[in-house]
Amino acid sequence: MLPKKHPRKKSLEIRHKLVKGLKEGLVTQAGLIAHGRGEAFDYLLGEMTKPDAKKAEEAAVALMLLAEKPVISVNGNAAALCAKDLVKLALLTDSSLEVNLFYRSKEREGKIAKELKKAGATRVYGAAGKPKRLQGISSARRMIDRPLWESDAVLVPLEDGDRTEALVAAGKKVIAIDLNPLSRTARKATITIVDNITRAIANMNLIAKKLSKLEKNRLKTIADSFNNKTNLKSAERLIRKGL
Ligand code: PTJ
Repeated sequence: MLPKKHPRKKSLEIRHKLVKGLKEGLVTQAGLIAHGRGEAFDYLLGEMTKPDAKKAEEAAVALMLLAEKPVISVNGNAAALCAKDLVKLALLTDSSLEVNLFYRSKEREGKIAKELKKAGATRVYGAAGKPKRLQGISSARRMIDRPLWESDAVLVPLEDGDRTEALVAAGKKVIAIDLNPLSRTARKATITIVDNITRAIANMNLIAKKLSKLEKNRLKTIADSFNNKTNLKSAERLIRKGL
């Protein structure tokens, strides 16, 4: 039980969610290490959504609302940290949900799909369907299901660089959530949100409610005026300042 006024309460609660996710078989052991890397960057960003991240979140939602077939790709950490919010975002942006794992196992895929259904998802896609092979990567993440194969925009929280590159090469707009602005994923994605996934998805749900009322040309202006390179540079500067 965490003391109510603990200065690191939120950060510790997120850790505990991942440990619980590990015990329940949603999260892989390496997921805890990956989280540690993200947490270090979050610490330097003051553990808050910075204005640049908010801008990226708005552009990302605009892109998802404009897309013909948007997909949200879910891995172990994402499911353990924000299953409910991911399902909500899928509903608000009319996106398909797909489980796609780096450390792939049928058992974990099934558990994550179940977690998403428990959070309200009616249909969850994944490699357990009839997977197709994405060119250009060797990891288990190369196997993707039909919605992702056909998609024009995909949200990939906590992604690896290889698949981001392969998805972009396959002609898709890729939205990444990554607290590390220096990562290959961050640099290769169309839009990178340098924010904690727990805050980013919650913010995107609020933004989606507002933006879904806008005309397509307004959404296009929001998406097109975003510059990923400039935004990442700005995040990098903020992190340096945090040091
Ligand atoms: O569930 P699986 O099998 O798909 O495996 C998931 C992990 C996360 C283990 C796998 O995708 C992996 O190894 O990821 P990487 O390549 O270590 O990348 C994780 C990236 O996410 C790093 O750049 C971290 O900085 C970032 N990150 C970690 N936690 C968060 C985060 N970004 C946003 N919010 C977080 N909570």
